[in-house]
Amino acid sequence: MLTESVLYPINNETRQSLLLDGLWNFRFDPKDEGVIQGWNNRLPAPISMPVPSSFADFFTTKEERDYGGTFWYERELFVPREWEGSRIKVRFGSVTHRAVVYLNGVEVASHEGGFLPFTADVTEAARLGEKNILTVRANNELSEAAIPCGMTVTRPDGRKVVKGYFDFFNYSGIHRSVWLMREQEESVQDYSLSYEIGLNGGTDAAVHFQVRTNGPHPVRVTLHDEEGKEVARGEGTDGVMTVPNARLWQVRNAYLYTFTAEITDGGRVIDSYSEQVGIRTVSIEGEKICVNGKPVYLKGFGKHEDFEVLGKGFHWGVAKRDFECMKWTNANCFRTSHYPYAEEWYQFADREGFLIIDEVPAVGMLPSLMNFVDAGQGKTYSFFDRPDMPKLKQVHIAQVEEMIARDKNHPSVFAWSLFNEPETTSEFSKEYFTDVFDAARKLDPQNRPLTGALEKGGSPDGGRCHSLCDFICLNRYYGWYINGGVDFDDAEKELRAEMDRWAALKLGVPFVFTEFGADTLASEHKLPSVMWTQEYQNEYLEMTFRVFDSYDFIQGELVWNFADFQTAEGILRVNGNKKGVFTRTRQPKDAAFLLRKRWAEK
Ligand code: EVA
Repeated sequence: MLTESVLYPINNETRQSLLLDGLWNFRFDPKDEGVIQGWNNRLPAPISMPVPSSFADFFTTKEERDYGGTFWYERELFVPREWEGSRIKVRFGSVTHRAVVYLNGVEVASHEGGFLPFTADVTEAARLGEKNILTVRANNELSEAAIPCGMTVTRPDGRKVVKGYFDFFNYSGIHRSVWLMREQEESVQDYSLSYEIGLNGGTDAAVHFQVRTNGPHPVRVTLHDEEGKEVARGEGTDGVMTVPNARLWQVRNAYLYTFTAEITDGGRVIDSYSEQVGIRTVSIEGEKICVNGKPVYLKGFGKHEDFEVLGKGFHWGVAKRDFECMKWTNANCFRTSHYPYAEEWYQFADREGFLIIDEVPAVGMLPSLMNFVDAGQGKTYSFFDRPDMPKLKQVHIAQVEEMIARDKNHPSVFAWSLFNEPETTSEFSKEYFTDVFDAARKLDPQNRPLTGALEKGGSPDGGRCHSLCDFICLNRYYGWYINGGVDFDDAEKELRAEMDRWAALKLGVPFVFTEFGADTLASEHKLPSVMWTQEYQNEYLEMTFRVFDSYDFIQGELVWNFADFQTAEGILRVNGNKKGVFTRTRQPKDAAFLLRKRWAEK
């Protein structure tokens, strides 16, 4: 269980948080000699590197862009003398894929996993009223014992090449903001909320709260509305507040309250933590996905954190444009394929009323460099019978824990996706995922639905893991990887045939298409269409939608992908994956207009 506090940094009368974003020092370490050479004390001959950002696309040589191995970041920071007697921490939004952190040469933290936050307690190591040196030794190698899965090969010239078993570029670096934080010794470490609505035969809501602190003093909680008016209060670390006439957080019509937990000592506030939250419930009712008890049809996209030059570095401007484009298409949902995104995405979605399927970075559990093709064609492998499996499972579960701990209070998050397209046909996979799902079931105070995205092998007949899912997510490419081009006429028939087989199982749960799409070059038009043209993408979508509209249990459609994105090089990728409905610079292809029209009416 996570004991470290992963609360997002805030500023108030008891807490201070300073952004450490900007230009850091940087250096590659291809021989992995930095520790022996003492680079944790001072990084010799560094170059400059923006944070947050991926390093890859700043460079003009392939060796640097495609670098695999260890690399270092460093910067100076000043710790105010007035912070004496407080807890001082450095918090990283993420470092890809693993990191060791030093302050003034002393190791203060290490973390595995490139898409979730961690903090280093630097209270002991920090020099107050002076400059300190913060250093990060990071590593972006992939293996079959960590997620996302892949391999690292050393070429004859000693250069390491990292190959992901997944279809996005292995962007690396400090991708999200870094903060220097000051907290009180006794402080709020975590909190969880869950809701009941429609109480007392009307519009009252119950807000169940749990607050974790690290000290003996009493806790008080409050809820304020958007006008700043207090609407409820409670006492203790565990309890329930009643909100009369609660304004609910609704899909695409968000209402946010501010939750505050305070530790008090008589009249004095020792620590105070506030965050915006939304009152809403999510549930699976038969074949429907319900928010506040009402069915919602999911319309939207699988996305990536991906943009020109920045790679996977978070930028508020890119997020803003993405939300504007998604709203313009009348979408209401996205999946954080294939890893948890920067926390700011969820804050944005909370405010905009978007639903999120939050996905752990368990991608690439099919040992192939082109498994997006194999998966689309239903090729089967065995993956979970390997010697590294126990280690992999441990890492996987740890990241499920970290993701749920980080994101559990966001109203936008309505489901957890615990995998993308693993092998799910062997008995080993069944055992593996039973353990992962069992672990996840214990973690969420809101008991949100659990799911995972199944590739074609995870079929009604061959797949062994769909019964673990509260609703079933399918990634399907009928009309692209199979039955594409001249065989397109068969695509609809085959997709219907598969859906009929699912229907025959009478599972009684909702199905969501978490991927379907066709690579489309924004430059290409042709009458009649051929694959890769904008006309083909539209015909593909129209055919797929005809099928979706004939099965009541299909309750969502998340197109692959929101925008074109960078991948590794290969004969099937034209400088990246082109299945975007928008280009990589976020301009619409013809398909965007088709979606906008359909989703206005759906
Ligand atoms: C694709 N197909 O081929 C997508 C991949 C994605 O980008 C998949 O889940 O099955 C994968 O990552 O375009």
